Amino acid sequence: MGKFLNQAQVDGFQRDGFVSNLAVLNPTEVAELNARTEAFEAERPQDLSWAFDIKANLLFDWVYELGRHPLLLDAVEDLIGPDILMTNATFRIKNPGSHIDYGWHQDSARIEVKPAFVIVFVALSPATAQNGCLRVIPATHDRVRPFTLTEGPGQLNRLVARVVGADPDQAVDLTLEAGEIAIFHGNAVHGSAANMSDKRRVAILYDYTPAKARQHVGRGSGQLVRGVDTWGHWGHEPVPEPGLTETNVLNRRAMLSTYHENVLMGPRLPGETITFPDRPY
Ligand SMILES: O=C(O)CCC(=O)C(=O)O
Repeated sequence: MGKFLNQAQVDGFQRDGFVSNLAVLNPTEVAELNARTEAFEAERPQDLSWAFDIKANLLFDWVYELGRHPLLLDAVEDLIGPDILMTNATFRIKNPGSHIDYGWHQDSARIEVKPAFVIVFVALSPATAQNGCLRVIPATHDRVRPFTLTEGPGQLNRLVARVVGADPDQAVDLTLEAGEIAIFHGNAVHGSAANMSDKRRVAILYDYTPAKARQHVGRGSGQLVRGVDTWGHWGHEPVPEPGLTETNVLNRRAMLSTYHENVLMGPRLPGETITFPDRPY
């Protein structure tokens, strides 16, 4: 018996590469997080594309706090152990009719991490087959599969890895209620379809890595959210201050600038200096 997950859930994760429908947030927490999300969307529409993107946990103190939610971290700890780095948080919002879809991919395709990291999909709205819920192909987390690099729709012209020959007939829909989470393995082949409904799909995805893990290339960084880091394999990131401050933006830039290759921004060309679509400070 773990801190949050029962043995069947841990076994299911090891067998299938995911565990789903874990109730973590209460309705008040969900309402508060949606209110914060909507307030930022209303106040700063011109900044959404970059601020709700990579490492939003370095920009917003409330995104950071959600990523440290004790129940969420209990579930993560049951899967990757007690020493945990939070290495990313990204909003994934599909408005009604949004054509954004995510083709079949593995988040670890270009930068492998061993032991593997996990991704937590936090549903701030219901996620349904109609509004483009997460879809996972079970038992694909055993290895990184061959992929091609392609431009990802809705992803700022990044080159994203797409698995060659994934079989969509094997995929399962991870439908969620608002406040539930799903956790999947960094190697799990997953994707999601467009939002064909009249309901918004709101989610934040977080990445968690065991502090003892190593990347096969480059050096990553994260916020130590539980336990200790006696290994020193990863850079340590600061806690954001309240508000979308210049300090937070520059801290995020500084961390991403140290990356050999940004797992979410696609390969850097030889000699290319990484650029950021954030405010020109
Ligand atoms: O939000 C989704 O449905 C999937 C997003 C995803 O797969 C990703 O960001 O890597």
